Amino acid sequence: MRHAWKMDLDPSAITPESVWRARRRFLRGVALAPLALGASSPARAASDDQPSGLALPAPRNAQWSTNEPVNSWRDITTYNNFYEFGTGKGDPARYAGQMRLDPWTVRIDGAVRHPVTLDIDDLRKLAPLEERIYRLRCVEAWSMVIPWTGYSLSHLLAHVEPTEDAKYVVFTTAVQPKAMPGVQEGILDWPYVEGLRMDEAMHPLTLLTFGLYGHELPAQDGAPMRVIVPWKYGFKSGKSLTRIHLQATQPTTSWMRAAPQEYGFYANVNPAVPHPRWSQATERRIGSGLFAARISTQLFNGYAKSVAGLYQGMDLRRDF
Ligand SMILES: Nc1nc2c(c(=O)[nH]1)N[C@H]1C(S)=C(S)[C@@H](COP(=O)(O)O)O[C@H]1N2
Ligand SMILES: [Mo]
Repeated sequence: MRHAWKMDLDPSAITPESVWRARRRFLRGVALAPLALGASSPARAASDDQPSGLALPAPRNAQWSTNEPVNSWRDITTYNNFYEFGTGKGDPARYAGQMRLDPWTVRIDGAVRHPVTLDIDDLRKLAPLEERIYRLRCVEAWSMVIPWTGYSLSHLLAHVEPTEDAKYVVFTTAVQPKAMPGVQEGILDWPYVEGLRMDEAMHPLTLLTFGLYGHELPAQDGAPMRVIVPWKYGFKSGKSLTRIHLQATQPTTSWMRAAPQEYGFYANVNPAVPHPRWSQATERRIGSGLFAARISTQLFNGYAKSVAGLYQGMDLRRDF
């Protein structure tokens, strides 16, 4: 399992990261080419598909990384959900560049001993950054494998010292109406709000995320800072956060408010519980080609060994 990554890591000793990453994608592109009718040509992937933005280097955390092939930079930055910019998968790539990222501060407050407003540069430096390759599984039954850069959210939460009243963490996303066509259209109740139970938020897998592919997050993926909760459906992973609030009561999140019969607070990936309008038993891996077989969805998106204990004694069909 580690072996595959060792082979990938070798070339990094002699070539810049962007080159060996591109080469790996190039090789994967060749392997997939006979089936991937809808995909861009490998040559194009090698030249145009480079990570961009400021470099944000960090060592890989192998313990928390999957060994599955990563999706291309292009997949991860052009097939997005970020409803502030519209409901189309291409809308975030088209419009998110209009978002103002500088200055950017995040308020961390509520049931904490040290409420604080931190500048994004200070947040980035609060704990050592690591790269983690996580599966992301959307409730729409597609998935990707993504190399994120960040650190466990628990470091930031420990920094502000939660009080005994801190039972839930509420994440609030930026609202910039002029830059966000979806906000003007009123698709959801803005701001986008998500939440976790305190023990979920403190789990080491929950990543406060600043980068992608060794570079700062592009706007469409939630710049300058988002959260990633790999065992839950993608919508729990709020983008472009401006506030992290600790409180005693379970919050009503944006998706619970919009469609309570379809989206619960927990949103743990569970192939045995269909969405009211479609099955959750399988998923389509983005970038695997037009005729690739769907893959079986795993309980907790494959992270059961690490997180199942958080839900002992709960009925995951009722608490979906
Ligand atoms: N602010 C905000 N965060 C959001 C969303 C959104 O619409 N707005 N969509 C969520 C959903 S449904 C998914 S699947 C993931 C997608 O992240 P990605 O586009 O970086 O792959 O972001 C989540 N975070
Ligand atoms: Mo999603």
